[in-house]
Amino acid sequence: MRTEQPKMIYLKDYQVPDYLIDETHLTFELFEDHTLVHAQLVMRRNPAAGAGLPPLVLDGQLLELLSVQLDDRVLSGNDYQIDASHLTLHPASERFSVDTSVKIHPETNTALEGLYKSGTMFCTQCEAEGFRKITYYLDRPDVMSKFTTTVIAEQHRYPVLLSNGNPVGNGPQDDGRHWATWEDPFMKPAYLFALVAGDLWCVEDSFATMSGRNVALRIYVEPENIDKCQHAMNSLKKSMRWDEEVYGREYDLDIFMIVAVNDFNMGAMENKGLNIFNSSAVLARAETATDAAHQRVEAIVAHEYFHNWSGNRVTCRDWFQLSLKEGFTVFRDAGFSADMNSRTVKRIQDVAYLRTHQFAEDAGPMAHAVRPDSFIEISNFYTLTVYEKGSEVVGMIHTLLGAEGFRKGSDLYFQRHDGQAVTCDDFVKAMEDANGVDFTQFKRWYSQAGTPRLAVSESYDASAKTYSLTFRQSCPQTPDKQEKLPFVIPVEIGLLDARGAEIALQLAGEAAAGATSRVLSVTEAEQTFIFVGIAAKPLPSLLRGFSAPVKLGFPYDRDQLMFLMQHDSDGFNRWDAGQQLSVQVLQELIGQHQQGQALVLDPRLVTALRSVLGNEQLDQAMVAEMLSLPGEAYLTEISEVADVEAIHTAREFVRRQLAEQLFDGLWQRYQANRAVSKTTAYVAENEHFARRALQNIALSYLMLSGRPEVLAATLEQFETADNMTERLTALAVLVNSPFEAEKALALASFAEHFKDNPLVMDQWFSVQAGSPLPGGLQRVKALMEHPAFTIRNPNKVRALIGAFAGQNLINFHAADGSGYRFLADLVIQLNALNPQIASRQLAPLTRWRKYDGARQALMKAELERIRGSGELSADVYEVVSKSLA
Ligand code: B3K
Ligand code: ZN
Repeated sequence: MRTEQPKMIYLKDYQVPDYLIDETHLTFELFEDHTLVHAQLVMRRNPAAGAGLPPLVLDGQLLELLSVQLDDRVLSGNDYQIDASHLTLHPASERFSVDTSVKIHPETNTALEGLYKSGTMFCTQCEAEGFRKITYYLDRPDVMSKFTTTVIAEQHRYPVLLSNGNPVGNGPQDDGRHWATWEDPFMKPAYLFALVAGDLWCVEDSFATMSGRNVALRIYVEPENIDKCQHAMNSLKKSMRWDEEVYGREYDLDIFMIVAVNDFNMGAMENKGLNIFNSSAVLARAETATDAAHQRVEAIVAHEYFHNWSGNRVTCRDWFQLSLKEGFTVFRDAGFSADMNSRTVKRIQDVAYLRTHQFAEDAGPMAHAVRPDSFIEISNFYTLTVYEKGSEVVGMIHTLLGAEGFRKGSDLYFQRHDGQAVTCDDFVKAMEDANGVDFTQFKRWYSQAGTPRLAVSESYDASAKTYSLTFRQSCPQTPDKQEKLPFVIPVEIGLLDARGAEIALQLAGEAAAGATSRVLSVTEAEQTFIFVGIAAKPLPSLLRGFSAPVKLGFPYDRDQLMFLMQHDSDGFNRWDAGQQLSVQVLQELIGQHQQGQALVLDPRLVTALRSVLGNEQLDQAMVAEMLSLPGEAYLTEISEVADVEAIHTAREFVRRQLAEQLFDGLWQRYQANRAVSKTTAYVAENEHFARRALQNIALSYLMLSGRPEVLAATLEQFETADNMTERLTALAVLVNSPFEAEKALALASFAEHFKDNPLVMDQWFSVQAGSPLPGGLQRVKALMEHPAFTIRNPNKVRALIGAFAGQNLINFHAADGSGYRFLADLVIQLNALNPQIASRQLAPLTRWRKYDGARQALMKAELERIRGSGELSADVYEVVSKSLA
């Protein structure tokens, strides 16, 4: 909770630390009603900080100081100053050591930051500033230290005692307690510290690194989950091999551990040698986890593992540089997932997500640059902008340099900065130096917030046989009010002739025609590229692979989009042409609805999707993606003023029309794929994901027809599927159907069968919370009373409240404001328990400017009610006050 008025912190105020901590020796004595932490810090004056001996200001929160010693001297009350977040000492020499003992209360820590209990186990989460809730320290990432940690706890309750690095000793004590000591040979900032104590089982394996070292791999879980670790272990080994092959990065300790915990604020944490994971990001097996969950586990295991180099060996100088490790690591995990599965499908999913959610963030009150200039609470900046847009920025560097040039740059970066805490500028500098290029202008992507617009126009000169593309870039105003300068926008393009063949591209001034796809670098506010030797007016394929995170506008008509859907050699752009066609059709229908006209579907959309559905050559996952209409959240994002009812009505209308008109094709593909699923054991691999993806989207359309044969097929799939992907889809399809009796039976039997598996129950909550049928809020309120729900578990909050407010737009935005009131009540309650989760759940209310006047007023009133509700955490205070500014 807030103890003083939250303050804004600025990047421009960064100063090197006054003191350094060479060694950190920690001893934890864990008890049921408190924990004692003894710290010995071997410190010295930082030579880079200037002369003299300024006061030493250690960070510390919610700590009860029991004793403090400077070298051999026990300090008394006059020798130090203490306030709610600092302990100030007065060193008398350049080198000294500080010893403290503090008492803390992990057993009542509901914020899940610092040391806390998840179920019966102790665990930690220190990033970004949680270590200060464990002991007094210089809790900032540019203070790196060598850690030794001893954990002492009751042997019977906590047989497993873990920390970072290598185990160096352990043994019993004569009071029923035991101890273990861990030593991490690598210097690290405190945010990478971890401790775990519990009754855990582990799955063990090993990995031979590229230089022939043997690394022990262990995944620790609570005993009932021991059968759900194999997929994560396989993913870990694949990640380790991939990082060697693609980035030349080898693992550096003798042991790598993952621990799964049920109560965790985010996906996972890359603590050195001891990753701590949300159990939802580790546990996966066919019967209990969907294909999407399997792919998420693979991606998060990889992401955290890759941090060992991009984050741990080379870390951030300060938290404004967060994207240095996060943007780069997301880029790395996306490359890994693309290699393990389908590159095009991975790109489609990432872009759809970015455009829907990051673009909305960029257009809202919390908009910030990839490297923010200021913040109140750093926890609020683990955002889509820092992560996903940050990854796009690294991806553009990759596009501009090519794979080889990029690898030269990353090699130089790791070699130059190993063991250091550095900045985004250092990263870009390594890329520049390794390739002899100048990225001065490119770096505006790090400092300017907002999603750039890129308006493209064409002209064809038949007599000169030239074709010109003119690009005009602009960037909307964001709350920081800075004036936007032109970005460097890499635009990958191709030109298609009338038969759909690709034209070899030659720009005016070039000697000869070259490749059929190339990257144009748009660097000015307005810029024209002239292609020569163009025999007839071509059709451009623009921003292939989504080569830059911009909103591109080109006046395609619907026939042209259908043509691109069929002929574009770029798979991503084939999909995107389909999305643009759908958007045009949906926007027309939204207009018809608003004017009270009868809805009339443009038959071209049906024709286009019929041809996709009938294309047996196409990757089935691509077919599934192409059949997915743009979501309501995306349609909201691209609206000036989002009309919730019109968007929902128009989209449901199209879905029903498609279900009717494409029934035979959908039914045929559903049955063919279901037949294979029935005779094939579950395999968590790409081709099988693809088959089930098409099967399941087909089923969700088919059920809209309400035909009895579809109901029978759904019930058959629900009852007999051997995997959660098919079973959960069947359940969701029933939940969204009018078949009340079947729905109730299915929900009850599912809950009965899986009541002891919290992750499966999360799915059960989500499916219901996301259902757009009337009465959504009442259903959610009733589900909050279900014994499997608890507001203290972040996964439960996300599954029920997050799914309702984030995905069930028609119910959440009910015109009477009941959804808003419900969310605000929850945020107020969560603010006191878990500020990070409270602040995340607030996101939908921050988007109030998107809606009509009546909804704006209702949403703002709820934000104001939260603001006035009492003592706000810095997390909630920042989001609420910026939203109302
Ligand atoms: N680095 C962590 C995120 C920590 C969030 C702290 N509020 C997970 C990740 O990005 O890998
Ligand atoms: Zn990360």
